[in-house]
Amino acid sequence: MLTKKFTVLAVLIASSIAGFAIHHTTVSAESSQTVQDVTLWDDQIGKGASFDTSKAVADLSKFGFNNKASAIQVNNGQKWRFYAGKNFTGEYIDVGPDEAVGNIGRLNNRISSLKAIR
Ligand SMILES: [Ca+2]
Repeated sequence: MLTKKFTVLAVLIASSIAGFAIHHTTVSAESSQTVQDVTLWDDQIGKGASFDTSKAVADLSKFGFNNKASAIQVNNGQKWRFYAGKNFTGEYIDVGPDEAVGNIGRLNNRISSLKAIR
């Protein structure tokens, strides 16, 4: 009987360890996705304040980044459109897939919304 009890205990401990291992793996997978789809830079690529998103943003002022972007980095396989107006209106430029533009020209300090277009 003692042996049987010990076996049950050992199985319980083993499943706890396995559970921890699975949980740990999940956490690692999440942390490897911290690079978001788009990064806007206030100054240059890799310099100064930046704003990251993987979702469309209809109004950058909600994130304190309206009319600030001067450089744009698209980190995924999509093309993104960056608009001078809120709610995806007005002049725009397209960046991506997987492209960094260090000087966004006429829309410098004028970007107010952005979304992936394909
Ligand atoms: Ca700027």
